[in-house]
Amino acid sequence: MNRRRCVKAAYAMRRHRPGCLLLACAVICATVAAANESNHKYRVGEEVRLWVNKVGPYNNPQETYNYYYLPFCQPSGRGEKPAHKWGGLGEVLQGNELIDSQLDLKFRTEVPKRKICTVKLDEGTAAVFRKAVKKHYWYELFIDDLPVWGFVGPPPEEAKDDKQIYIYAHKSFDINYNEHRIIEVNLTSEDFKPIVPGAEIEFTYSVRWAPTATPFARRFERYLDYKFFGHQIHWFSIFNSSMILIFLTGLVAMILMRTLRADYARYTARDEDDLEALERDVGEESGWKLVHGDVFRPPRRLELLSALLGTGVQLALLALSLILITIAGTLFTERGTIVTVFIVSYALTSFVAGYVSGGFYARNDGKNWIGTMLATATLFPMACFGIAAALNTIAIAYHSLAAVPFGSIVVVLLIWMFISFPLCLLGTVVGRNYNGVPDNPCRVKRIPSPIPTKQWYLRPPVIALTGGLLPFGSIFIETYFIFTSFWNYKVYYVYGFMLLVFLILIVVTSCVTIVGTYFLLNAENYHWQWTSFASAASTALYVFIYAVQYFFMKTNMTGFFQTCFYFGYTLMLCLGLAILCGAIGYLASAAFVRRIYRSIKCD
Ligand SMILES: *[C@@H]1O[C@H](CO)[C@@H](O)[C@H](O)[C@H]1NC(C)=O
Ligand SMILES: *[C@H]1O[C@H](CO)[C@@H](O)[C@H](O)[C@H]1NC(C)=O
Repeated sequence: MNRRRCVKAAYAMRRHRPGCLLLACAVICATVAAANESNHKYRVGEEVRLWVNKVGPYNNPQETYNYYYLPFCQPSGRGEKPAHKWGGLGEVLQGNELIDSQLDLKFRTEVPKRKICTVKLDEGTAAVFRKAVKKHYWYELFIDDLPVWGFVGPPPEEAKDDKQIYIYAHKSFDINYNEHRIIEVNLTSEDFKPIVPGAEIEFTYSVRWAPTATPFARRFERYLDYKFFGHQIHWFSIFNSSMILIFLTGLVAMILMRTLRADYARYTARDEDDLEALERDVGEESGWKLVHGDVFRPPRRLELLSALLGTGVQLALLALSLILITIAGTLFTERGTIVTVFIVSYALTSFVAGYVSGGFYARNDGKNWIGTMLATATLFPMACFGIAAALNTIAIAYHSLAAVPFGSIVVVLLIWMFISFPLCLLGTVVGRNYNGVPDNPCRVKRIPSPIPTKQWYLRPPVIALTGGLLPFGSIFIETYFIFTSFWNYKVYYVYGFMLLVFLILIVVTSCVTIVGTYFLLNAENYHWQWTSFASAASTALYVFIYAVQYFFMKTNMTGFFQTCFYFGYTLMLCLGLAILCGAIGYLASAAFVRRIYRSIKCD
């Protein structure tokens, strides 16, 4: 019973000093009595813990409550406070709280039908259970880190009166083991009883063990929906995106060839007499060459653009490294790990944000570099933090498990303050010094030229809005898969696809923005910086519109709580995507502009 005492101590410490919990678990539990759950090996007759996690309406994945929010049997038989399992920061942020059910469960020991407790229903508890069954509440349990799910009661038919609403009273566990490891757990709910006030419901459980040959390494495979993710449409989407990609790269190559033709002609004409003819040729051309004295004019709202560029490059790097880490580590099998990795990687990549934004700002002769650095470090985190704070307030008001405890908020803030922020500052200083020398091929004229009015489709807002269509077209099927796994309890595991789609997105975004910039410059409009940013960022606008459509057509979410969470999370995603794509688009356009103006004589 060493371990139980240790966990109890850890739990007591957690209540008083949350910070000590990690230490307590790591030090005490690891040395005094290594929890066998951590190495997943059990001896015959050794205790296996059944952890209860959360309950909630099946259609609303974020609306979850503590398991004991429903008047189930409380673990009180042993006269101790039930242990809580600490699964790391990510697990808490994802709204999990694992509590020891204290059910008697021993490795390879059969349990015939055994009573857990008897609940005598009164008006109140009957109403709670009834509401739970009507709203299709399901619950989640964990055995040896394997999740099992069950419904509170059989789904009631429409238009039945309250007497015909039932609750499952018996839980039957079927567990497969391979030598000393648990491989597979099934939960079957049986024995439904009517929910009527005054009734006494005896909750029972039983456990059956059976050997299996499935190796331990493959035990998570049954949670992966191969049929769904391996569907033909998934391959078709890759094919479709590749077609867009080939078309666009061809288009960009054509534009480059056209614009650089004069350049090559000049090289070949250098020693010959037709230089004069060439000069005439060049002089006749209108379009992008006429704005060479304005095209490198620093953009309006330079601070904001610098901050967005820095953040966007950081997010792109972050997304790439997250996908690679997840592919390498198959992190999707562990609760909360991806969230933890995300937070730590975000903090570490802040250096890049500072470097890019500081360098860009210095190259454009900005003077307020401290303000820019502050904007870079705070813009995206604060936006997300604001949305998260609003959602958290709602979750607290609903007493939901999705509410993040105060301690975890403080930890996230500390990570930002002591890792992310200093790295961003350092990045800015380094970027200003090593990446801050302007290298524009053309000088900027003192007086800005007027911009001629052109056809409606060459105006920046139109270019910005149409720019997002093709990138969205290349990712939207993958978006469907990601949304469906996030909102419909599917484990997303095809990160190879995601990597491919991400790379395609980057190339398509770059190409589309280059084409847009080319049209804009040809219309003698030199405000290409924000236009290129916006035309790439509008991809996120289409993703958001798609998300709205998805909400109404593909999900059955109901209620204020879930609606807020759906749109809050979607907003955060689209915000990040907009900044990421915008930065990529801008950088591609900047490289393009620099390249084509280097080929002409500007004076
Ligand atoms: C669990 O259920 C699945 C599907 O019904 C079945 O194939 C599997 O053998 C069951 N496993 C156990 C441990 O009973
Ligand atoms: C299970 O494993 C340890 C190590 O084997 C064993 O000594 C102990 O008996 C059981 N507990 C734990 C914790 O490991």
